[in-house]
Amino acid sequence: MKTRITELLGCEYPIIQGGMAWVAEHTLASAVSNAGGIGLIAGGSAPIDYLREQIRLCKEKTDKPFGVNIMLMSPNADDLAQLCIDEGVKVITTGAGNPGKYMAAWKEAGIKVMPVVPSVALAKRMEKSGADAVIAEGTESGGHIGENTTMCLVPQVVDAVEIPVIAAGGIADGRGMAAAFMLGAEGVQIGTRFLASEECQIHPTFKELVIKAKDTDNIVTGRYTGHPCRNIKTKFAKKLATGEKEGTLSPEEFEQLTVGALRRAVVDGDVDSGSFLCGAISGMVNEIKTCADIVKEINDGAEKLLKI
Ligand code: TUI
Repeated sequence: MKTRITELLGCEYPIIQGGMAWVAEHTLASAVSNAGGIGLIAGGSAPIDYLREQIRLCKEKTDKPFGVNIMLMSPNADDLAQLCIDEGVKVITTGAGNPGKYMAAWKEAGIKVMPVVPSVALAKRMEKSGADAVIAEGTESGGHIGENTTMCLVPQVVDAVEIPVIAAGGIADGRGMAAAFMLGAEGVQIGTRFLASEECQIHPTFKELVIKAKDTDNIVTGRYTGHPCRNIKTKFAKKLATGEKEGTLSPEEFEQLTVGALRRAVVDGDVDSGSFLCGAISGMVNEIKTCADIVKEINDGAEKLLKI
């Protein structure tokens, strides 16, 4: 399907892989780009040398366009933002904040910038500061989330801006992509489906949790810290949620327990103290496939439905 997003990014399909912190490294990103979508490497809170290496390794594995996600709460976001310019990154997505202060430099460098927005207000602000597209991310997404749902947020953002809108949150197959297009989106960002891909480098325990998850197996924790996160409902996540709800865990104690928890999930597969960030659609993800199969199936499924 050709849209303003495929034209803007120079890719075959308007499918962008989510910039999942600790998860989205060069093997996954290059596989998605080689499949015709746009792979992303997560800047997360990564040390600058790590991100530089990942960008260079990705370039070795694909000659297709790929991007970097900058998590704006990261203490070294300024350095990562500059690194992307120095390394000739073509596409940047941002999350967890307002990237306004980097916009001029990124545009000057010819980078296509697509901020994640959880609201119409931020979408409008991003359009004014020169964003090429916005990613309207609903609360169905994994990880750090806003309040509004994909179904409600996407059409409102589409009505509010002229630039193309990419829908994110709760999309994992052709039906979800077609639905997003019916709401006016011209692309989709997909995270959870790629967790269960062959090329995704997360711990096998994480993949198994995603595949086994049912519709009710995810939970939002940390609302009282100001950084709510959607996770797989493990015993650890339930313990956090109960402590938050019953007031037996202070926000400070919560922060202490969750420092390093993404790494413990992704690298160690540690179900006792890791946070397995994952979207609400995980109940529908039941099989590990290659990124090429995932991208093609989602695109072909949507195309078929939209042509009816
Ligand atoms: O950023 C994400 N998802 C993430 S980031 C992450 S790492 C993390 N670890 C622990 C605590 C928090 C984060 C895991 N998952 N998605 C994009 C996203 N952006 N969701 C929500 C937002 C957002 C929120 C507020 C974007 C902009 C915003 O603007 C506030 C402002 O300054 O106007």
